[in-house]
Amino acid sequence: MGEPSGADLARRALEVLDHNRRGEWTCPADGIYPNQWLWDSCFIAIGLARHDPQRAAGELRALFRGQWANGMLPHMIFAAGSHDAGSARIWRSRSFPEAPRDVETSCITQPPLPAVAAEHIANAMAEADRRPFLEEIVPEIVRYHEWLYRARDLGQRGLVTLIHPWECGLDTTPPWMTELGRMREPRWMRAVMRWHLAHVVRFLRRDTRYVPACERPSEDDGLRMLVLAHRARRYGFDLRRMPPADSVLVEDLAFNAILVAANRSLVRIAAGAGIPIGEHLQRCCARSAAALDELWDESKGEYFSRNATTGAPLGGSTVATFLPLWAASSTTARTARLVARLSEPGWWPRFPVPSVPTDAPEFDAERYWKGPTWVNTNWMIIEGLAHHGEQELADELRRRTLALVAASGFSEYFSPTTGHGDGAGEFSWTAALVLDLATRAPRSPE
Ligand code: 2M8
Repeated sequence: MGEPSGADLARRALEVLDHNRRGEWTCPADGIYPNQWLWDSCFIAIGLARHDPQRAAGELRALFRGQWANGMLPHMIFAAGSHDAGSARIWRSRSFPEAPRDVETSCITQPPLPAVAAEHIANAMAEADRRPFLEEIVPEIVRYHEWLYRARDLGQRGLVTLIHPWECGLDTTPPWMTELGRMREPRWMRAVMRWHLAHVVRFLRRDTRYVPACERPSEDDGLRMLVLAHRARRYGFDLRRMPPADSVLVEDLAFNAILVAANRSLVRIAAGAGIPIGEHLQRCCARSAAALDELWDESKGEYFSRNATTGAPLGGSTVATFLPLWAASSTTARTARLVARLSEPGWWPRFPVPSVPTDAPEFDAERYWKGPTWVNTNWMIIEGLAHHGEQELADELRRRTLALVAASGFSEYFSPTTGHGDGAGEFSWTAALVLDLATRAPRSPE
């Protein structure tokens, strides 16, 4: 595979982002994803920062329209007049006094990337614009990180607990789905499954109107995720009130690794702008960086999420194992072992890096987070590799990612074995991160 023309790819990426633009913010894809999503907008802002830092700043600002009075940043902000009314009904955010009045949002969060996006935007901005931007955005990000520690790290152990797989972003990742399979199911759901009526649900789904069912969550997984959201609603989506027996509570690897990387960005941008983040948050940041190590399994040479109630690791290899590369502040035997794992055949097929290794029993080449290669996880792995001075491998993955998109289009995800583009077409974070990767010179480590 040769190097695709960076300028041409960047131009096409911008066309996708313009097509999905909805005023101040950008939806992930026309049709299937009409609303604003938290980590999508962060990836979008990172890419846009390369091209138009002011537009990137607007994307991030639009995300904070949804911030709750308690600091929570919701994973979705519904577009006004959205046809996705079913989804808004799950949440009914306005019934919570802390939720914003002028927009409807979900009531759970998503990987905390705003600080990372803000750092990319600030670095790209003209000197005169940087300070006012940071003075506005840093306090909002601080409030969000404080909420994460206050509301989701009840034991002050340094690891944030998630209450729903939609919060981890890798929605149907096998470890979470196995955990959901153990959940006590309502009687009606057992009946649906026993009588194989799940196909009926297909007629009620919006997503399969846009994407073939074989590339989306299975009916069982989809149903369980809905049941869990309704159940969490009973407890006000409040971890303090959620009984472990009726909940699925996970110290999620991807989320916590991203949080550590984001904390580092937050500390840097706050210091650069002379904004104190407070001793308490500083202590939380230090604790998180150390606690991430608890998710490492020395015998398997991998990181795993953990059941927050029992402390048991959630088995099954996933791409999340590489995200601590981005989080780790120093290169250790452990990080070297992770880098070496990337060359194993299951992790390095023709179109790396798959969301589940191709030799794992759960691997499903075209189904959502159960196997396909995603550009956002590749981007974070590239950042992680560069961070540890693994420049050659970082450049190789960057080159392969760009070649994949050049050949298959700006799809949501790709088969790691055939390179076929799956899921939504013209997907915003694929476009934005390609814009970033195509524009940057192969990087030197931080
Ligand atoms: C997917 O998740 C949403 C629910 O939040 C969905 O399936 O409708 C995930 O890939 C998630 O990570 C992403 O943010 C979202 C929008 O792209 O889609």
